[in-house]
Amino acid sequence: MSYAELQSSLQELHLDIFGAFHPTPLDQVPDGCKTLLLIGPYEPGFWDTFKVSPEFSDGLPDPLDRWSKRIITPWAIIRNATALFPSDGPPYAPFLDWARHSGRAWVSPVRMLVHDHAGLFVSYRAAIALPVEINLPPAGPNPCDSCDTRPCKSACPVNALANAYDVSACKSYLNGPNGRDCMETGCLVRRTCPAGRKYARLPEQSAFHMASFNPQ
Ligand code: B12
Ligand code: SF4
Ligand code: SF4
Repeated sequence: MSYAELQSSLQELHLDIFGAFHPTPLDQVPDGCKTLLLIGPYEPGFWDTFKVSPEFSDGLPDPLDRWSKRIITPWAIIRNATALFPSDGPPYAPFLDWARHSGRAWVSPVRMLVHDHAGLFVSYRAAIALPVEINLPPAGPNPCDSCDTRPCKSACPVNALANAYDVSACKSYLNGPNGRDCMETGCLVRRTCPAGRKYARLPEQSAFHMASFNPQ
């Protein structure tokens, strides 16, 4: 089982490895885990795959979380691995800490994570606790180090990410007269990040996440 083999079998499912590391006792991973993989959507194509799934149109709650579990859990089981999911909780698994430990995601100037490939559009569908240590490729550089203008810092019309995430300021704006842009095409802060431009995240996918964050 090599990194390349794992990545290519995930990509066939429109998923990708967004980071990986060899855990220490401080990482709160399942017993026996020798490598933790962080899994995210593989673009382009992820959204089209999800849209034709039964979960997308069955009208039941949490369609994307249910899709993730149906697809990722068996993939893990046949590799003697354990799948963990970010929305299972509380208590929630420490995905933000794991992401930082992977060396491929950093705390951005607006506090949310920024990723070397997905920029501020990073989100994780699952983590996989593997029982074997696999060789990992080197991580990329932090995109903020070469981003001189830092447009994320001024993109939110109500400064909701200036300090701690001000969820009520964000939602008031979303539900006011000017909130449609964020609701229909995604958070302006996340969209403004140049690091995520090559990561083909579709506006309709962002609209789906915004509707689940702020149901109308
Ligand atoms: C609960 C939760 C939320 C709550 C936060 C409640 C609060 N702040 O009071 C709400 C519902 C508001 C939320 C919103 C979003 N979240 Co959220 N959330 C989580 C979750 C499931 C658990 C976090 C937690 O409570 N941990 C336990 C406590 C003890 O640890 P903590 O570090 O103090 O947790 C804090 C932070 O996680 C923070 N937080 C959570 N989400 C976000 C998003 C942003 C933008 C910021 C700045 C902070 C933040 O709030 C937590 C409580 O204070 C994590 C998954 C996970 N397992 O970590 C995802 C997670 C952190 N969220 C994520 C995402 C993508 C979002 C959204 C952007 C979703 C969207 N719309 O697409 C939105 C933000 C809306 C926007 N502007 O676009 C991503 C990370 C994104 C990133 N780049 O850093 C995670 C890792 C989920 C994933 N599947 O990848 N979220
Ligand atoms: S806009 Fe620039 S500074 Fe802000 S998160 Fe993206 S790369 Fe980093
Ligand atoms: S969704 Fe809109 S209002 Fe909320 S944090 Fe992002 S830019 Fe600000």
